[in-house]
Formats: sequence, C-alpha cells, structure tokens
Amino acid sequence: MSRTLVLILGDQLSPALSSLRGLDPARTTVLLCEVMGEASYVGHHQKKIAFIFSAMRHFAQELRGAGWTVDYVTLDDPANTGTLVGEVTRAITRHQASKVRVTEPGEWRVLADLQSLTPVPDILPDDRFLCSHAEFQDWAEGRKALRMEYFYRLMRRKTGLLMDGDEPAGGQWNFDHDNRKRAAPDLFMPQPPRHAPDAITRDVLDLVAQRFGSNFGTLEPFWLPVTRADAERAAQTFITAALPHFGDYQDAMLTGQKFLYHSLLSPLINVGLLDPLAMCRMAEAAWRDGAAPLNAVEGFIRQIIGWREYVRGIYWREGPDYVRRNALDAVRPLPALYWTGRTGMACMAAAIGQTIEEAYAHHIQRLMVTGNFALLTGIDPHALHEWYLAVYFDAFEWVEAPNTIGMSQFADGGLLASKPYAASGAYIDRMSDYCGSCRYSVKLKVGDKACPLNALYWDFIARHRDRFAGNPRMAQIVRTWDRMAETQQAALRQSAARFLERLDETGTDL
Ligand code: FAD
Ligand code: DLZ
Repeated sequence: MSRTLVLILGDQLSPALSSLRGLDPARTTVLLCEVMGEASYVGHHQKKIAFIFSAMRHFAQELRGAGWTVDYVTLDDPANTGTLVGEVTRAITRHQASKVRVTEPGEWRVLADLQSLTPVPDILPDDRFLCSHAEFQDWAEGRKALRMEYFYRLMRRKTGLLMDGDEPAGGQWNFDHDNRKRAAPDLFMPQPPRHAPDAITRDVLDLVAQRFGSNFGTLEPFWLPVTRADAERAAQTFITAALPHFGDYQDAMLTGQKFLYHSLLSPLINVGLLDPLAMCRMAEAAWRDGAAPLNAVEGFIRQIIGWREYVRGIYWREGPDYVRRNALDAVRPLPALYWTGRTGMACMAAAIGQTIEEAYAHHIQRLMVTGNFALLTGIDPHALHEWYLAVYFDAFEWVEAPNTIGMSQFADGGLLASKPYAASGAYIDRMSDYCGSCRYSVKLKVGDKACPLNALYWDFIARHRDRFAGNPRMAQIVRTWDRMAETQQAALRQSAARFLERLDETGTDL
C-alpha cells in the first residue's frame, strides 16, 4: 500500500494545514523533526528554541489524538542527521513512502532545501495566509509604490472585516491618528497569562539548557503557551483585558512595562497555534459587542491583515537577495551592546534588557529604539537582520526581513517605507519616560552628556543629504540641516564622530 510522508515544519503547527488536507490517516505518516540545522542557522534565543520544540512536541500529541500516525525525531536521537533534508530522506526509507508532501516553508533557504529532495515533494500553498503569492503579485503589478495602506483596504474588502457594505466601519479605513497616547505609570497594565511548564516543556528546557545554554538570552522562567488550548486562552485574555487600550498606547514605551497593551500573539500566530483571521474576527466581535473601541480594533486588525500579510507578500516578491539589500551603504559591524545590553542609553538598555529576558520587545522598541539606533549609526543591515532573526521568539525570515531591511533600515531604498524611520532623542522623550532616568540629557544636543541620538540624527541626515534631498518627505529636514550655522553643523558632526569612535573601539558607549 503506497504511503505518503507529510513533513510539518516547526512553524506549521496547524491541524488544518494544506499538506494534511484530503489525506487518509491510515496511509499517511506525519514527520516532525528537531534538527540542528534549523536550531542554528542563526544563534536563536534560548527561549525561542524551547518555545518551538515544546510547541512541536505538543502538536505531535495533538495530531496523534486526532488519529494521525506521527514520527517525531528529537534533537538528541543518535541517528538524527541534523538537517531537514537528511531527516526526510531517512524517513522516506523508514516508512517506504512513495510520495512526500509539505506546505510551503516561510523562508527561501528552506524552500531551496526542500526542492533538492528526491523525490521532489509536492509543495502546497500555505493558505493560513489570506493573500496568495499570485494575488499579491496582481495587486503589486504596475504600481509605482507598494504602500501597505492600499493593500490593507483590499484585505478589508476581501475579508469583510470592519466593513459596512462597501464602506469602512466608522467612515474611515485607518484610525492611527488616535493611537499616539503617552503611557503613564498609574495606568492599569494587564499582564499576559503565565503558563507553568508541563513535563514535555521541562524535558525541552533541559535539552535547551544542555545544548544551547551558551546561546543569547535567559531560558527561565519560561511561561509561554505551547499548546493550542493555552494559546486560545491567552488570545481570549488579550481580547478582554488589553485590546480596549491597544490602540491608545500602541506607540508608547514605559520603564518596567515590557508588554503594555500589546498582545504577545505573534509567536502563537506565526507557528500556527492561532489562526490570524480567527483572531481578527474575535477582535471585531469585541467591537460589535461594545467591549472595545473602534480605534483599538481597527489598529489590531490592520497589523494582522495589513502589515503581516503585506510583509509576507514583499518577502516572496522581492526574492532571496532582499536580505542583502543595503541602499544606504551601511557597513558598521553590529556593536557588542546588542548582545550584552550594556549601554548608558536608558531606551536601548530597556529594549535589549527585556529582549534578553523575554525574547520579546514590542514594535516601537524594535523600530524606534534598536532599529533607529542602528539606522543612525549606520550598522550593516544584514548583520542587524541576523540579530532580529535570532533574538525574538516570533522571528521567521518572511516577517522579520521586510520589517528590518525595509521598514526599519530603509535598506531596500524605500520600497516598503516612504521615508526612513529616523528620530532624535525628542521622539523617545515624547513617547516614553525613559529619558527621565537616563544618564544622558535629551535636552542637550552635543557633548558627552547629551543624548547621543541628537547628534547621531543630524549626522545621519548630513551623511545622506544628497540622497534625501530628492525625497519629498525628507526635503524639509534636509532644508533645516542646510540652514543650520556651519559651527552648529560641525559641533553636531564632531559629537557624533566621538560617539561612533567609542562605539567602534569598545562595542558600547560606556
Ligand atoms: P501587537 O502589537 O500586539 O500586534 C498584533 C499582531 O499584529 C502581532 O502579533 C503580529 O502578528 C501583527 N503585527 C504587528 N506589527 C506587524 C508588522 N510590522 N509586521 C508583521 N506583523 C505585525 N514580527 C514578527 O512576527 N516576527 C518578527 O520577526 C518581527 N521582526 C520585526 C523586526 C523589526 C525591526 C520590526 C520593526 C518589527 C518586527 N516585527 C516582527 C513586527 C512587530 O514588531 C511584531 O509583530 C510585534 O512586536 C509582535 O508583538 P505582539 O504580538 O505583542 O504585537
Ligand atoms: C526556528 C526553528 C527551529 C529553532 N527549529 C526547528 C526544527 O528543529 N525543526 C523544524 O522543522 N523547524 C524548526 N524551526 C522552524 C524553521 O526554521 C522554519 O520552518 C523555517 O525557518 C521556515 O519558516
């Protein structure tokens, strides 16, 4: 009797996966394998590896419970070849499989690996995403600029989310202008639910401690959901406790508050424990029931059916060399402080510190703190891309690379963002309370006591003056630079140069 082998990857933990659809469980073996190749293509955060391995092991249990035959290869299996290709090849022989099936992976590298298999597997579309590759191509074809906002409207119409007939609910597509409140310490901050590790997770934690104990980040306490049931409970908690304020404080940062009103759902959605469209429907229901305001619900839905789908479209459209783009010719090596968190800048210390502890920082910390610092100091975008890919528990290349290379570093030359997300200390001061406890003064522009972002910002504008002068969204800032007195320009550039020299010598500003 011919057998089909279905390979399920560590970020494909969904029972309705395309590769399983229509198959007879009696003639199918499902293969999940922990392999060193995937666990080490970048130096992943310890919590990220533990999360993925534990979620994979729990998913294997879930599939067995649903009647599938599952072959699960653990990392410490002595026969483990260490690669996906090696494990599929071994499994074909072991199960005398005549066919191999897989849902398309989330990375060019893995796609190339799978295409090198003999027999070449049936590679099926990943329809957990709303927008197929062909639909994205159709939308992008012939457009001068690929702006997310227009793509998002297409997805709103397609799903009917927050639509009243053909019109957007509330008469507007986007309520972002309402979402800029500064958070204050006396706000009630909901905390994400914490899940005690069960026996399966404890085994994984031991394995990770033993094999990856010198990787970046702290492994324990480990409290992430790793089962579908726990993920669904975490989603429900977010909808009731945090979603109502999600919009208001989306761009805020506050000392000691790692999560604010963010959902922490990205790893759960990205590995397949939660369905993105179902999450959006839950959020919409909260608005229709009067339990959450429209600006919050629209903001949340836009992140998922807008940004999340859009960056995936960009990743696959632009091809495997996208991660090597470097439109601003930035070549500075990644300073050690990204790994140690040792810096006098309170904003950077907070973002990197919580990254070490939790494998998590929220969007504005990624974009406007660690990303902004890298942009202003001219860090090699590929090195930075590898850092983001390693350190966050939700990091998979299809989503991380466009956010880093495109949105954060402008390294694709403006394909994704119409202007660089560059900011001086004033932005951090406006959106957070970090500056109050910082050793640097945000009010000072130059000198060793001044917030380094102030001089670095103008140094960045000066370095790219000619390039930015032609960008309508940057022209005003270039004119401000041009009008500055030469002595002021020189003082700013010297201050930046002194900071960069110290950074290059020591890997930190301390
Ligand atoms: P929330 O703020 O609660 O947002 C809700 C959901 O919207 C998220 O769970 C996520 O699924 C989606 N979302 C929000 N923003 C984006 C976005 N820009 N792109 C795609 N989806 C989005 N996101 C990842 O999932 N993986 C990554 O590796 C990743 N790397 C990033 C690197 C950089 C430099 C930047 C600037 C952003 C990156 N993001 C990445 C996007 C975003 O920062 C995270 O999705 C978000 O911080 C996850 O936390 P959350 O679940 O609490 O999000
Ligand atoms: C990220 C990751 C890790 C750490 N380990 C595994 C693994 O051992 N086995 C596996 O199938 N997948 C793993 N993954 C997820 C893959 O790297 C992911 O499927 C690809 O990057 C494509 O998105």
